[in-house]
Amino acid sequence: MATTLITGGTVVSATGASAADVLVDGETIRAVLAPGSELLGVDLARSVDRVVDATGKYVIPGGIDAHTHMELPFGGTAASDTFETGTRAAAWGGTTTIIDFAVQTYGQRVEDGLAAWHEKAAGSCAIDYGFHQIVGDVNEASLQALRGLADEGISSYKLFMAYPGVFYSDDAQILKAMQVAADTGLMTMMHAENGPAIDVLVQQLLAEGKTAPKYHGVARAWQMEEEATHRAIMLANLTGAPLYVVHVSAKQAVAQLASARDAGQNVFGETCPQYLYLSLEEQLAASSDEWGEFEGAKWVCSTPLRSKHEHHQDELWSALRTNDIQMVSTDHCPFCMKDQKELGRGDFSKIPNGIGSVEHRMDLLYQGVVDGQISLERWVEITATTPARMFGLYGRKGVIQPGADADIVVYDPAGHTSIGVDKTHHMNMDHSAWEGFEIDGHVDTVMSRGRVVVDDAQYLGSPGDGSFVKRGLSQYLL
Ligand code: DUC
Ligand code: ZN
Ligand code: ZN
Ligand code: ZN
Repeated sequence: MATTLITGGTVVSATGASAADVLVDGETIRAVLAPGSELLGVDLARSVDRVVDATGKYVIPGGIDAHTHMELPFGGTAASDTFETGTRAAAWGGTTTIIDFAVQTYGQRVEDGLAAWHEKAAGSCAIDYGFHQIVGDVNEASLQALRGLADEGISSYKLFMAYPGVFYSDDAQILKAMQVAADTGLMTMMHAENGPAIDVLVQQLLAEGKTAPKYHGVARAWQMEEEATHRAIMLANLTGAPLYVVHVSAKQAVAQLASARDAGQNVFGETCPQYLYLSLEEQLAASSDEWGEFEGAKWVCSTPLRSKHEHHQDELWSALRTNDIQMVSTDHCPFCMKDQKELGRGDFSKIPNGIGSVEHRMDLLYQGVVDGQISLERWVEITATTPARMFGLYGRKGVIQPGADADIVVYDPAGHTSIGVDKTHHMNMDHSAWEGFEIDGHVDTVMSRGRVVVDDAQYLGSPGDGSFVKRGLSQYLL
């Protein structure tokens, strides 16, 4: 197996940064060494197969995006990235593992939903991948299937308090599932929005002729997120199940999580780049005439973008610093405008929900370091190390240490990245929600299990390089 030495860089972990060389042997990291080290009298730089010069650059564990939706069926269409295109885009952006959501639809067996997801991903992925299991129909058979899930290497499942008639679970179903989770150690992931109440507001808005994309966020008010977050926390408290609330966007939901954590409850929160950087007002203002009033559909996702005036974005950055929010995933769920988002012209409720960001998460969060929002170490922690610990991958992923998979990114702080569809992002989309974003940093080299998949703006990977990774239980279980 080929050996590689990454020399001259600064190795950054969740707890520190120091000058070190990283020796990769085949698919794994063999050693982290003082710069210029010899090993048993052998000059490493001369004896390895390949040297990567990381002088002046950061050497970090590959990103782990724990929330993606490749090919997710939604509103009569499906997310536009396949596992092939989506994982390639992830690799371009320094993400070397995704955890995607296998879907059990209503009336389907959990086992069949999972098998279908394995089929979509197998042989297609550029990087390693795992699954969470969406349980869209909580019934006795599903609960039984949940009991066997951890043995499949799937240690987390997701319920929806939103989307009645599609993925929705009521409180009785949530309670039963959480009882199984408390018993088995599965992590409950929750989409926390009060779906039945939202749907009433949606119908009322449409009846008033308020059909434009901006009304999506009106119906999905912060009260809907706060209330559902609180309810999920209480049900988790009652059952003793650990809880992970996905895509937190409202500062009031953050406060719910913070107070539960302060009271000693094992609850966690994830936010996404769109809730840190984008806002309702700014995105509407950014719309040009090209798509008319409909251009706002690019930014329709759930939970929705929040108001800048109410300072949700500032509170989310603050919560990332104080660890009231533990990590950042993308909720990557791309849809093209043409034939997809356009389904909602004249009825915002028919716009497929989602934004594509899997390629940009590492860069966007690095900009948070440049802007003084988070430290360099916290960047690594919230994008790689905590995701690994949260979802049972740590040791193998999320850290640069001997024995870990050689998933490594060389990041150039002196580089620059212009984001947008005109700058040729690699996601399968005809637009970008991130058009015009400029990043003071650049992903230079990406290694996935020892293979260099991106180097100097060249893509060297291929479909099928990535493997399904069985995950253990969360390392945050009490
Ligand atoms: N939110 C989205 O934006 N897309 C897919 C599902 C979800 O919960
Ligand atoms: Zn969701
Ligand atoms: Zn999602
Ligand atoms: Zn560069």
